Amino acid sequence: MALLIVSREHPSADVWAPELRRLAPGIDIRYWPDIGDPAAIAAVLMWQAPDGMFERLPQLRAIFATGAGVDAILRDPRVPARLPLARLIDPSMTAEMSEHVVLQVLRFHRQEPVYAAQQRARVWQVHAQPHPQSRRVGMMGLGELGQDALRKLAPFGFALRGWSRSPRQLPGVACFAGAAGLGPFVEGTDILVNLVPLTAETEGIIDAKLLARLPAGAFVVNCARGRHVVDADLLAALDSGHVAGAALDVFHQEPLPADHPYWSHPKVIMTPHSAALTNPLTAAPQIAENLRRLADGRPLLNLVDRARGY
Ligand code: NDP
Ligand code: OXD
Repeated sequence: MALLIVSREHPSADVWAPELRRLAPGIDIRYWPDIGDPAAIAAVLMWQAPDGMFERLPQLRAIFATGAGVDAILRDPRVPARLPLARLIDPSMTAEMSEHVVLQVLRFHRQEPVYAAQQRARVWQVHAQPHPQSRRVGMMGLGELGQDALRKLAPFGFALRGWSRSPRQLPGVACFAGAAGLGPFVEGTDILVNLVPLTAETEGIIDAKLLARLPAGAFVVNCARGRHVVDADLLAALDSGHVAGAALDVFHQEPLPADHPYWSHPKVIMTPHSAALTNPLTAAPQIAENLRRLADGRPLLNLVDRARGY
């Protein structure tokens, strides 16, 4: 059985193959475009499909994504819908995302942008510091990443709330669900963190209507996908002062075009889709396990539900 790796690295620099060979001895690993006998290839490990790949793989039985979010794969018409798609749940990526969320939440909570602006202007002025109990941090998305970030935020004492598609109960978190729960969730959120997957239901969800429901002076942290945000609406809310600041890791177009207003906006903090990176060393055990499951005909781990879109 062979695994085809579509890597952004040169094969000699790629870390997946040595780790997978160690964890799943006997696996035949090939690199696109040197596929050898296509009939032997049972699975492909990829972020994006190269043109013409699927036509050349008649015996392919599964796709393993190298990312947690699979929206780009799901909307790619070249990817055969009959193939099971497994996404990645990588403990190192989860930990990195939580670090990013804690960093951005604390940055806004501790008024860091205000003090940074004061330093540039040589202004010495102390501002009253709200207590964490009075700061309501709302997590959109209570999956792998959202739940871990909430656990890491809990020790600071914030008033935590969360929103998901199906009802959930999490200790110490006020939970809201579905379309009916969105309004009450947003209305009580001072720092909004977005960690929902990009689907037909969530595209453009951070729009003028949602932003208007946030309390005046709220903050937005988007680390899911750029297409969740209607950029013109967020910029208008920042310019009016209704939203006091935004930390954005993801954008409609990546890299963000050089003339985009976010680059120089005084209330925007940007990172280049670097909140959480896939670590092949910690992710490889899941891929090795899924290769074993594929060989034995057992159900794959972390299968994406195509109808749900995540
Ligand atoms: P999960 O699938 O584990 O969790 C998704 C959560 O979102 C679930 O709680 C789900 O609800 C909820 N959700 C989905 N659709 C809706 C909806 N229509 N309304 C309300 N809630 C909804 O995803 P992960 O936590 O692993 O990842 C989340 C996203 O993070 C990824 O899809 C990706 O876009 C992004 N990401 C960004 C990275 C970066 O570096 N910036 C890195 C990795 C991921 P329910 O619980 O009911 O299923
Ligand atoms: C992912 C990402 O979803 O990198 O894995 O954004």
